[in-house]
This record gives sequence, C-alpha cells and structure tokens, in this order.
Amino acid sequence: MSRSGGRILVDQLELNGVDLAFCLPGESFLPLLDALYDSPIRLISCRHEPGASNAAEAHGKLTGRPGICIVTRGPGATQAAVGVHTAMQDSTPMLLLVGHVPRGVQGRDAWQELDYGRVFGGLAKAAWQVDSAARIPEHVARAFSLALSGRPGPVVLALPEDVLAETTDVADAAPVRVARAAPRQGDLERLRELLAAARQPLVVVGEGGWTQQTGEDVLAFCEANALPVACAFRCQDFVDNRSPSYAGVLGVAMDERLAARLRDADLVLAVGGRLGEVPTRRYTLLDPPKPRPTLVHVHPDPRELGFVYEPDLPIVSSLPEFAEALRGLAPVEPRWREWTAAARADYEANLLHEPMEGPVDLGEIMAFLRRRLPEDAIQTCGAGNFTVWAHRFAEFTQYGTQVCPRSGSMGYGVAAAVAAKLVHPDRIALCFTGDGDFVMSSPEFATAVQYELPIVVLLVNNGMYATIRMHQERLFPGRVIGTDLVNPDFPALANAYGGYGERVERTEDFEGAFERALASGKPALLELAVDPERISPRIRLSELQKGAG
Ligand SMILES: Cc1ncc(C[n+]2csc(CCOP(=O)(O)OP(=O)(O)O)c2C)c(N)n1
Ligand SMILES: [Mg+2]
Repeated sequence: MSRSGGRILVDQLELNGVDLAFCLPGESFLPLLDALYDSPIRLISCRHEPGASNAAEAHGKLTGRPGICIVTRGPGATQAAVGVHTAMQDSTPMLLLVGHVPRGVQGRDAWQELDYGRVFGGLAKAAWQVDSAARIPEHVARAFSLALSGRPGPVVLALPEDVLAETTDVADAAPVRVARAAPRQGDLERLRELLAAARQPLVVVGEGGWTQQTGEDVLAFCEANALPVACAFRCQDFVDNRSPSYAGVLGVAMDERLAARLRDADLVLAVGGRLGEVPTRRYTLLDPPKPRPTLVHVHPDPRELGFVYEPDLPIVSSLPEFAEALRGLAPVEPRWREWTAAARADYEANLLHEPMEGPVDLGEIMAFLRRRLPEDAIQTCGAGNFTVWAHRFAEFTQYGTQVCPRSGSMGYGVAAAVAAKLVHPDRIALCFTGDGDFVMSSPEFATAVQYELPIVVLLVNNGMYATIRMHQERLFPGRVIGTDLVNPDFPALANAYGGYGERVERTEDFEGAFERALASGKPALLELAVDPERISPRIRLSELQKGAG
C-alpha cells in the first residue's frame, strides 16, 4: 500500500508505542501533521518551541520512552534546542523531528535552511537528515534505538518537506528492542569484596535508565548492608527518602555534612549517573582522574566509565539489571552503622528550616507541602534560588515525581507540569518557579488552559534574578546590574490566560490558597510574595553585601 512519508513516519511512531507528541506547527511538515489527524497519537500544540521541547523531554523522563517534539526548520529547530540540550545532559530519551526545506533547494542557504547534522551534532546524541520516504522506517528505528540504548539521549531527524509528501510502498520496521547489558557474576563478587574492606562507604544514585523497581532494589541492598545512599542532583525521587539509609541530595547548595561524607568516603558505589560537576561540587569532592576512595561505577554505557573518573571496578550494566542482580548478593557485616546513622540524622536535621524574614516563609510552606502532598504528586521546576527551598525541603517516595532539569535550564517547569498532567491526569502536577523563570515558560500556561490541564504553579516572587544577584554580590559587591526585575501582575496574568490566580502575602494564607487553587479545577498560579532579603535558605542579601556568605 502506498503511503506518504508523513504517514509512514506516524506509523513508525505508533508501532513504537508513541501516544503523545508535542509540536509547534510549521508549513514544513504539513503531511506529517495531516497523518496525525487520523492517528491515535495525541498531539499537543504548544506556544513556543522551548516549551514543546521541554515538555517532550519531561515526557521522556516520566515514561522512560522517547519524548516526541515536532518543530519547523530554522527558527523552530533552533528554538527547540534547549530541550535537546537538557535531554543530553539529563540522559533522557527524546526525538526531535524537524520539518526541513525540500531536497531540490538544499545547499543554497535556502529560506530557513540549516545543516542539522552540524547544528545539532554537538548538542544531541545524533542528528541527521532523512533523504527518502522509503527509508523512513529504517531511520526511525535507528533513532529510537539510539535514543534508548546505552546512555539515553536525544536524537534529531531532519525531514525535508518533499520527503514527507512523497508516496511510496514500503513495509514498516519492527518495534525497536533495546538490549540491556547485565553485570557479570565476577563483578558482583568483586563489589562484595570491596565493600567488605570499606569503613565509610557511600552509594550515589543517578540517571541513565532508572525505574521504580531499580530504586526499590538498590534501596533494599542499601538497607540490608546499612549503607548510606545519596541522590545526584535532581534525582531525589530515585529512592524512598523515608528510608533509614537515605542521606540526602548532592545538588546545588548541598548540605555541607553530606559534601563532607562524599569527600571522606573510602568507597563510592555510583549506580548510574556520571558523577558530574554538580554532585561532585565542580569535581572537588572527588578528584579526577583517580579519586581517593575506591570507586565502583555502574553505567549502561561503557563510554561513561572512565570518562572523568577512573573506576576501580567499572560495571557495564543497565541499571534495572544491576539492581536486580544486587538482590542475590549476600549482605556483608557492616562496619559503618554509625556513619550511616549520622548521615541519616544530618539529612533529617537539614529538613528543618530556620524561620525566614518577611511575612511569607518558604520553609513553612514546604513543611506544609510535605504533609499535604500525596506521595504520587509530581514536582517540576526550572532554575533559580527558589529551587533550593523546593529541593531541600521536599521528600520524595516514588520514582517519577521529581521532573526537573539537571541541566539547570530556566523555563522548564511549566512545560514539564503540562507533560506530567497529560501522563497522569489524576495526580497533582506542581511547578515551582521564580519571577524570572516563570516569564520564560509562561507561554505554556496557555497550553495548560487550552488542553484543560489543571497544573499548579507556585511562583516565588523576589523581584530579581536572585541566583545571579547572589553571585554578583559575592564577586562585585554593591554593583547591581542586569539582575533587577519589574514584574507583571502575576495573578492577573494567570486570570488573563483563563486560569486561576492568587497572591499569597502571609504564610498562614498559603494553605487556603493552595486548596482553592486545587479546587478551581483550572491551571492555577499562586504568587508567593517573599522578602528579597532572604535570598536563599541559608543566606541573607544584607550579609552578602557586608561580604559574608
Ligand atoms: C535558560 C537559562 N538562562 C539563564 C540562566 C542563568 N540563571 C540561573 S538562575 C537565574 C535566575 C532565575 O531567576 P528567578 O526565576 O527569579 O529565580 P530566583 O533565583 O530569583 O529565585 C538565571 C538567570 C539559566 N540557568 N538558564
Ligand atoms: Mg526571582
């Protein structure tokens, strides 16, 4: 049967299990849009390509399957780059499909033409152009396979509009199956020996194909061996934070006591993750290339092992397979019970906040949310100092409930909440944002209204790009430039979009406002009017200006 390139492409997406795609329409991919008209794939049309690509990235995080983003050539593709960058940094499977200029005019610097292999070559896991409709099944299968295998990541496919329009008779490819590496028996025996020789071990969990079951298996192993386990930046939902083994997060503004534990550990078992710049505090808590502690590093992609840190024991394994294998490993007699108990006590102490200046206390609000949010509520964010409260004072119990950019990209949170509400309509999708961050992602608040997705946005308004102001005051005291913000009336903006908006001016008003936001049944925004003096949970602006901090 003869089909258009667009139809062939949509059929390949369907047979690979795609049921949701994010786009910003362009005339360069009309046959693809038209094929979606007849498809069960739900198409969400966004307001700005960064929103579409961030939502697709978040969808990849939420499902472990490639999130799909479809954009137009040139300006559409370049605007979508931010989600591709996050997917690469965060190891998230994703497909960016770009409508491209027709083959007949390529190479003339035609209107909106780009060489996608070159533009995205350094950004994505792979990027190339599809040159014939007949080979779309092969190319899409390769794209899925690459996105999902080894270290998951984003793949970019450029689709010339005449390739999408061309009709041909070609068979579908088979659904993509990805092989999963498993540890060798000798690896686990060696791990046990190294553990038996340790006195101050630390397990660090990170990205690269995590699942709920992986978290349960790793945590059971940690508990059976009384091991402390820390999460890498924005991987706080990888293990149940209530466990006596859980020791906190190696993130931005990490607890000094946890930082010291990583520095002082004599054995580090990294399950997933790359021991990147944030968890190692700019590679100072562990020295590259050969860190002082014995390092056991487990990763599905052999290229990540030894990339920065030379492991004593590198283990190439998918994370679920490794975690499953841990089940069969007999526990060792722990010599570190006190070390683990102290790590846990430090974590619990760090959950307690100091009272904050001004009538709105974010620590109190986070304490309320810890009690109030159901275990399956999904939290999203972008970047800013407000995230320090959101991360430090939150407790996660289930995988897939912290959908945040490890890339540190602003403007991610609203789009991620939209994706979360689409995947889990019955759950709360809560976006933490700042006055700077929200304006960057607010177009997707309109998407939430259009598709009737009652997300809840908590906007911390301190009238500035506080993160940058904080660094500015440290390095260039008193010379404030480029970091002040004059803001719109945020609740009015939420109302204008067709959502619910409220301004919270006192801590005690938050609870009622939160319930009203949920009860509104609409996308809701609560503006938290905080005192800019408290620039982060531990730092006051005036202290910075005096040279402290
Ligand atoms: C896309 C992007 N642009 C710029 C930055 C640099 N940056 C990091 S945090 C931040 C300020 C965020 O301001 P706001 O949302 O108001 O949060 P606050 O720090 O005030 O709590 C900026 C500009 C970034 N991380 N990402
Ligand atoms: Mg701000």
